[in-house]
Amino acid sequence: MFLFVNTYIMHHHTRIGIIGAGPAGLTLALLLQRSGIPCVILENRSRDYVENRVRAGLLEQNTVDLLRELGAGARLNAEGLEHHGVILSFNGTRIRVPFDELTGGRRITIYGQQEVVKDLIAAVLSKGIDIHFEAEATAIEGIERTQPSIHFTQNGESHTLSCDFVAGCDGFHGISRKTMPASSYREFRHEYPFSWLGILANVAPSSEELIYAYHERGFALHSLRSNAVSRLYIQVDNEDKIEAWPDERIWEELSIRLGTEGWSLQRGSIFEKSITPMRSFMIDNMQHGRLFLAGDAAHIVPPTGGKGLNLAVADIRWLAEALIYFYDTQQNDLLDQYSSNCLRRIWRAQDFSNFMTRLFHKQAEHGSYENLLQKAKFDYIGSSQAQATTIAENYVGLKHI
Ligand code: RFL
Ligand code: PHB
Repeated sequence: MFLFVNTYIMHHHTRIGIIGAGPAGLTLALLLQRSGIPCVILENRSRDYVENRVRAGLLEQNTVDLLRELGAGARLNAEGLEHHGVILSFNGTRIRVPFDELTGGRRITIYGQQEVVKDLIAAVLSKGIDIHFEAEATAIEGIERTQPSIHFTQNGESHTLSCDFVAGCDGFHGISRKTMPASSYREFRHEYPFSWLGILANVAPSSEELIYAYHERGFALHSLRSNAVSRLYIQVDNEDKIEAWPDERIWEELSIRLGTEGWSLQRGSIFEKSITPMRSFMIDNMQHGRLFLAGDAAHIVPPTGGKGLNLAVADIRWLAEALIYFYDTQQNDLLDQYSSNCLRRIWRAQDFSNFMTRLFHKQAEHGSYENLLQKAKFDYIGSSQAQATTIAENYVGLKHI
């Protein structure tokens, strides 16, 4: 990064200005660096904060392959837990969907997002990529010109980063999407009338495989982080407050909702608790001029399909390929196709996440027509290999789309 200073503002220059050090921004930086394209990452939070933000846990095969390819896979190889199937439950009746036989050996890996972020940051720093923490991007200017710039503040000082392209990897609440002209995209939103209360607990998982459960009291998910840490979620009302959920009440609900004959849920000390609203969101164009959006900046899916982080990484594969091609050939072709290339997978993930959400959450009175249709959909998974395969191939993630 080149630096010159005038009276008030420090000026910097790079080729690709990346806003956000989440999974999207960090993988982009590593892919660009590998091809010799300079970039700078601006992240408004501290390193400690982003490395400890608890979120996703389910990595598709494509995501795992990329992390390994980028030299960020050592700990993932040692600590990630490979899963060959998933358990689906409807009021205590369970069906196992085996990935191996239905998807030709593809699988998922459970490894916490905060661990992915730690590994990516370590890789970024080891390659000497310029990353600024506690640097908040406040405005993006000139995206219709060949040299856009990002204004940011750090330590109370004002900076400008001029670049060839801006990669908006700044999540749902970032500034990048807001910089796109409103007329350049259509927006789609769906808010679900329920949220997830998620916990991390010091207790060995009670099931080797994930359990997604519909119950007349609401949805529950049993996941894990390691042989000693369980990750569990329950459906709660959007108005619910965490204070209304003492540990004992959470365990009680989880035991009932996940329960089946001859199985019991092990309890332990809860060390993290939070509530996340369920929403679907997307825009149908992810680029304007020299600004390109990726990941949560452009789309949100409810976490029932485990797709958010994986989609962010899939966007980045397209964006990196297009930028590398541009610097190799001076041709815009792949950059021009960026949104349409990403949108095929995004729509697929929107549909699958919506399908899983509606299949397992309580939305209508138990025993009502809507609820019995929900049960018919569940029963069909057990009786049709075609339906089980549809779920398996979407869940592990399509290799190409
Ligand atoms: P991120 O991770 O939100 O990173 C964006 C970064 O941008 C920074 N930022 C700015 N920096 C500078 N200037 C500004 N003005 C800025 N504004 C924002 C932010 O601080 C942040 O560091 O977006 P990214 O990289 O697109 O990654 C997306 C994923 O984080 C997200 O999709 C997943 O966490 C979603 N998700 C899941 N995804 C999966 O693939 N599998 C799962 O199992 C899964 N489970 C989940 C989830 C999300 C959850 N929550 C809490 C929303 C479970 C939950 C409960
Ligand atoms: C998680 O382990 O956090 C997790 C797993 C699967 C999901 C969502 C979250 O669908």
